[in-house]
Amino acid sequence: MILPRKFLCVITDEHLCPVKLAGMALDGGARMVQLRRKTASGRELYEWASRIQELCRQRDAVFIVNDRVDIALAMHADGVHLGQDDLPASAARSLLGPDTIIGVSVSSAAEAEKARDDGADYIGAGHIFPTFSKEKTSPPLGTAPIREIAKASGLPVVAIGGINMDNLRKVMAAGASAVAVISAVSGAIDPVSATRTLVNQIWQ
Ligand code: TZP
Ligand code: MG
Repeated sequence: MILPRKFLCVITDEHLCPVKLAGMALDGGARMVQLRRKTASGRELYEWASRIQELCRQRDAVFIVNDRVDIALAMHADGVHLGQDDLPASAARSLLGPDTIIGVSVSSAAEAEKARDDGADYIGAGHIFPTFSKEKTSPPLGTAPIREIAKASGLPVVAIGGINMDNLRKVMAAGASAVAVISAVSGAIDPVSATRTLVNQIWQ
């Protein structure tokens, strides 16, 4: 699976059914769905993953598993997303092979260069703005480092953290290739139309 040039990634939250959320995100035009549920068992993740993967295949969208290389491997998922405390991208690459997409979260250009050298295909940069969706120990990066991270790594940057329809265009203008959101879709009254609005803004 090849990464789209510009895209919206919708990440599942801790509350809504991940399969339902994925379906709504795809209906709204998201080109990537990431299954992220820190509190779920391996079995729950596996079952959600197989259903979300099927939905993504029907729409030709990219299916990414957060954290769990084992689930990605078992599913033949399109990709996996790893943080600084997860398995290094180099180890994930040896397990998953050359064709699986590997994304790595970074908060600096140095971490982005390391992720690239370890075999990452894209960089997750954040958190850009304040967010309630993840516990944070550091202040938000703001948009300024996005271009520096993209330049240093030479990889597409997926910006994350507090991104919504009011600030998305600023993030894209700052050099992001893509945006990943949780609450802007999962917390919306109408997640399908919220996704559609975000996708349209990416292409504006
Ligand atoms: N990684 C950095 S910020 C974040 C993650 C998973 C949470 C993003 O959620 P939201 O609701 O889009 O701010
Ligand atoms: Mg992680």
